[in-house]
Amino acid sequence: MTETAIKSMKDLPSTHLLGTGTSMCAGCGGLQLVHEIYDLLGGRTVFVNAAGCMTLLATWPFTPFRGGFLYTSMASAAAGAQGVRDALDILLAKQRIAPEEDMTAVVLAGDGSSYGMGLSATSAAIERGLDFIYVCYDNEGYGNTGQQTSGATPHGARTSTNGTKRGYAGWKKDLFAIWCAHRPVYAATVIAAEPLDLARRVERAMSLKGPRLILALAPCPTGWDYDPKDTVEIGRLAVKTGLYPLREYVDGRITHSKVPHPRLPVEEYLRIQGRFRHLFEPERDEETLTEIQAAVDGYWKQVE
Ligand SMILES: Cc1ncc(C[n+]2csc(CCOP(=O)(O)OP(=O)(O)O)c2C)c(N)n1
Ligand code: SF4
Ligand SMILES: [Mg+2]
Repeated sequence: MTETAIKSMKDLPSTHLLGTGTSMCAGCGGLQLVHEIYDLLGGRTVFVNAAGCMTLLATWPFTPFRGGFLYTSMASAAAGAQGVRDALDILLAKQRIAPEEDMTAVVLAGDGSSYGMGLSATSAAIERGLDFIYVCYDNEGYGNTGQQTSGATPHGARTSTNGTKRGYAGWKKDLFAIWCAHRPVYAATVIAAEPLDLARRVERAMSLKGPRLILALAPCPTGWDYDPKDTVEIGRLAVKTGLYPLREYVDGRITHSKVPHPRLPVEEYLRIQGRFRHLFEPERDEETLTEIQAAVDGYWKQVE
């Protein structure tokens, strides 16, 4: 099929489904997440993608998705979703598409975009009550360009721009709380390593209209420096140590879908990742390890 013969995504051969060959890393937690979420969202989805690793999924005019894929700059995904929603609404109003042909505008953006460059456009979109789902795969750094520090980088982690002895001195922003402060229709944190919980959150988001967040920690073997086979284990440990709370915001209330009990020490999560190796060798950085554990304990103390 030539490029000129392709008038819409419907013209693409049915073999163009997710997983048809990309240049992504083995064990990518972000890709695992997209597989799980796409199974739930289905083909009537227009992904609006901010530049990042997931951009590698599409090479124009091909995309592994059955719906649509719109590439935007890092700062503009939420504005792009507004354009997609508006275009669909106009087509519906003019009866150019039937209601059952309507699609969902879904932002697919990394943490560099979601916690930083794209936050202003996202804030404005939530304020306008835009009907969209915002999926952030959070690999805690600017992964596609070599894992530079982002607004999501955790305390003590080594990145390509924080190679100091003690790692990143700052603390990860709480994007879930930032979204909740906007009073969206829905917000949830999920992880691909807990697929049942993820399915419940995504299905709930799909049943609502308005601004909705699905925020997912996305273990990244390349940026976090661990064996790709450990992606699921690392995701589970993030939850079991309490470092990554699975939370849901609906009707102004925050609840936790899993309260890890007993919580494993944070060290069990940290010590298997190269980005935290300097906290253990050549000698233990007791101060940083204590700070990280205290932050987690403090969080759960105000929850329990
Ligand atoms: C304004 C701007 N600055 C820099 C870049 C180069 N760039 C492309 S992808 C990327 C990393 C994006 O990080 P994140 O949003 O966390 O997604 P990830 O790469 O981790 O998937 C950067 C910096 C860009 N596209 N636009
Ligand atoms: S750098 Fe990380 S997020 Fe990007 S494709 Fe590789 S494993 Fe996935
Ligand atoms: Mg990232």
